[in-house]
Amino acid sequence: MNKDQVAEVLAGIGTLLELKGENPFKTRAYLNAARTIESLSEPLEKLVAEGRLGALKGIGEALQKKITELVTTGRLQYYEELKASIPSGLMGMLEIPGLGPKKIKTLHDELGIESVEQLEQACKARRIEGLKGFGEKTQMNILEGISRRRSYASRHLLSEALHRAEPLLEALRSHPDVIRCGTAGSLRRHREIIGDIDLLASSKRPAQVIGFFTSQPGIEKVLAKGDTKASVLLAGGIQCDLRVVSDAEFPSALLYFTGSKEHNIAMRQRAIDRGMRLNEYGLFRSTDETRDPKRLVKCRTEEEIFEQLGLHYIPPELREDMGEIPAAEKGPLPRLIEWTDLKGSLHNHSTWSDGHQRLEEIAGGMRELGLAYWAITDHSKASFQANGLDAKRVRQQIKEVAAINARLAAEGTDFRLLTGTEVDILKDGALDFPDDLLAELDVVIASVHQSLSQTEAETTRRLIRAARNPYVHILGHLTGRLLLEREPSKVDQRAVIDACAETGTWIELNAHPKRFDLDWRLWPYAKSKGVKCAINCDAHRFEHAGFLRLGAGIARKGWLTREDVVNTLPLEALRKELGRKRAKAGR
Ligand code: DGT
Ligand code: CA
Ligand code: CA
Ligand code: ZN
Repeated sequence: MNKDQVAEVLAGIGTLLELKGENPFKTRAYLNAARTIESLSEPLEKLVAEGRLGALKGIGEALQKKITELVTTGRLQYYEELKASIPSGLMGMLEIPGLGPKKIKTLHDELGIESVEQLEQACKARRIEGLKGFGEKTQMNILEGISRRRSYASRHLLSEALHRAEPLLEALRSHPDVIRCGTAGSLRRHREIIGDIDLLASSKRPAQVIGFFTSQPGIEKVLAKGDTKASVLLAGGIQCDLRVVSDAEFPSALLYFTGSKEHNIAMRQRAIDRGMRLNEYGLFRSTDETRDPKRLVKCRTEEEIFEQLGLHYIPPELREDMGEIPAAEKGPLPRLIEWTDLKGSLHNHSTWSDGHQRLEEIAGGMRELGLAYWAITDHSKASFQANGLDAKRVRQQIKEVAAINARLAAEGTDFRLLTGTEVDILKDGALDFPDDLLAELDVVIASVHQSLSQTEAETTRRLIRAARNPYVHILGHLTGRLLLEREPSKVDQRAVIDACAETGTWIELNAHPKRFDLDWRLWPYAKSKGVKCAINCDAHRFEHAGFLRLGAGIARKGWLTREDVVNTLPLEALRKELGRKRAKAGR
């Protein structure tokens, strides 16, 4: 087990002990130990091997033994027993916002509640509101939380679906009976939220392919299995459908099962208008619904089907019936951004605030990935829970970045770190740092982290005021949404976009798979106003660099090209753009 996994187990123990009502010092010891382990700057295995765990703050003998067991065996008997001793329904209740271990324990002790279902019934019968520490409002919030959680449960993050689909596709690709295969449905369209995974393959021996598919590892349950299709339930609760067709049918099946449904309906109507029929089996010269092979218009690829219908190719990300068909009739669609166009990320964290890697590690890692630059934009002091920096630490960090950049230059490398901040937009729209400090930084991104439940008018005013500051380059994660977790703040996004257009402020497409805002549906509007996009990782760990790829996919859904996205620029050109707004304001 690595340090993050060990930290997760330790934090889990803390929570379980709290659920059991253990003494608070004991529970806190586990939570503190988790934090210590997580922020270690050397490999945990090394510490264990050299018997140096005891030198860490707050890690006594009992904890040393447990951590050693975890690192060396990958499990911990104490944790397994602890988990088994607690009704599993109580763990499920932890996922409801506003319900911590303490409240759950009260519900269990006072009312004998052991599951989310029992909790829901108790709320409806108004048995919660009288408990100490609860009230009518809490009771209502719990009910709302339960119903939201239920609607979230059948939907999944894009990143999760991609992660689950990839090994299955890999397996299909390697099977000798598979001719072509790929994803379809919302996953191929790169939607931010996925209902189920759709896979499509062509083969002369579909039954063999289906049999092979349903015996893959990672499949928890086969829900349905026929000669040409199967539905399975994957670990993590995602459903996956596979259809196997003949290779001649593959292009029309791919078009059909990619959707969206709305896009399909418009395409089918377009075929009818031309005296043809389009369905999952092919494109036919007929005015009736048919699969008659004599009437089939032979198409080897999706491109050829579009061509037969008088259309330029429409990339899957745009197939949402949001203007793509009329546009593809007029001419070729814009060349959408590719993730390889991106040269770096302009919003990232380090160990100076709540990130997990140190500046040198980040510089080394990102340079190795072949990126050109990476901005360090740690939190500002108002985000104290994220260890935000004050002015003094920002100035220290500027010096440290300069030293790293000097070393890079001496080595003859072009890669550079950029200095920056993710400055908090305070309640009234003022910024957490004064202008003279912001002026010293390469990249200033301004984000809302507190008072997320202001009115629409208040939040809108707050963001517009931030955009008016001449030193703010980018507004970060505009709505604060966490997909399948927290609803977006109420804000008049068009009004904010208008203010950004007016002031020359860029808007972030936050590529964190839970955020993805500004939402792709609004990018065509922003683009029409001339507002530029920055696709940012909001990285807290090294692996988050991979978010660039997800973010580019979402940007494609928003019709964005390389020219619309500032972090496709090489370093010198980017620096020039970063100076533009300040110059305009005469600063
Ligand atoms: P999801 O799974 O909810 O994230 O969204 P999709 O788009 O993947 O939907 P899904 O899995 O139900 O179906 C895959 C595709 O099959 C869908 O995008 C379009 C096509 N499709 C499914 N049902 C219909 C339908 O009733 N009419 C038409 N025209 N197409 C359909
Ligand atoms: Ca689907
Ligand atoms: Ca499906
Ligand atoms: Zn943030």
